[in-house]
Amino acid sequence: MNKSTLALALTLASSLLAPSSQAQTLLSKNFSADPSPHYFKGKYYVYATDDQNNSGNKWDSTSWRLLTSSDLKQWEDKGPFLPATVFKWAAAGANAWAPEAMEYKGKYYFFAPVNQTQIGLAVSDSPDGPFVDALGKPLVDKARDANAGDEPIDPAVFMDADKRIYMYFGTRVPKVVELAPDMRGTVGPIRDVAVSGFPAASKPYGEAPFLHQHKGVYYFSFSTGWPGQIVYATGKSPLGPFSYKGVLIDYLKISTNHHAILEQDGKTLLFYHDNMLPGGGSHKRSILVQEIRYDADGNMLR
Ligand code: FUB
Repeated sequence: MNKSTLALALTLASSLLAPSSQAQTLLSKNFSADPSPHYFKGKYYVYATDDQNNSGNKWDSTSWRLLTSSDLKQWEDKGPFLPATVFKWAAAGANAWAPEAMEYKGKYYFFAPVNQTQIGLAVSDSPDGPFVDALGKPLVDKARDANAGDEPIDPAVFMDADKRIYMYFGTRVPKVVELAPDMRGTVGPIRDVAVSGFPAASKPYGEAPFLHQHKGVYYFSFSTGWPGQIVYATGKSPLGPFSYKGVLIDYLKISTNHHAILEQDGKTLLFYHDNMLPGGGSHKRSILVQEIRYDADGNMLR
């Protein structure tokens, strides 16, 4: 069981984890999934879905989990650090799924999908919390917002060089919406993200969108479903359109695939989940990190 002070590092040889060629580090001996990695105040923070506290049959945990590290090797599992009840408007027992975080103007924002129908926004003066509801209402609401899609989940936030902030989310059809500069809501319509050029062997977009930039190119990566590969596409604008480029993480032996990329200190760090712990499975996942690279043409190499 989780202990808030637990520190753990299990570095795994790449030979145990084909097909990647890089060493991977397991972040915790407790179950967690859907990593949202960040480097805040000289420390790595990974906000996550709390698989340790779900029933084992569904993703029905009602809190989010936090893992931190100073060096990417030794990780502290801080346990369930925020309950979905922080959002008074959320339904009783609302589940807490793949979160996102960002630092903006000295505040820390936490983007939180609840009940597969709404995305809440919480704010704190510290990346460790305590977080409080920033808006008193959902940031995105399937019942309220045009084109929010069937399932507004899996938020991922990207700030462009011009300081405009975009939030990607959604299942089956990827969505993007711009956030207000004062973080009090969204600006403009929710748009579909266009991705073309899928090879015949690939499934289409499924979930878990993520956007990052490398050498002036926008990389849009996501899972192709259940089960799914993590694939990536590139474009010239954060709004797309994007052209399919390749596979970053192949199918796992569990029903979901969900990743995030953090570029820090000249390294590109890939965080993702898999089934790595005894008793694990599709609803009991565990988070790993490994360094990845690009080739001279900008292709991502794992
Ligand atoms: O953890 C619940 C859901 O599983 C996430 O929202 C999806 O991305 C998948 O990983």
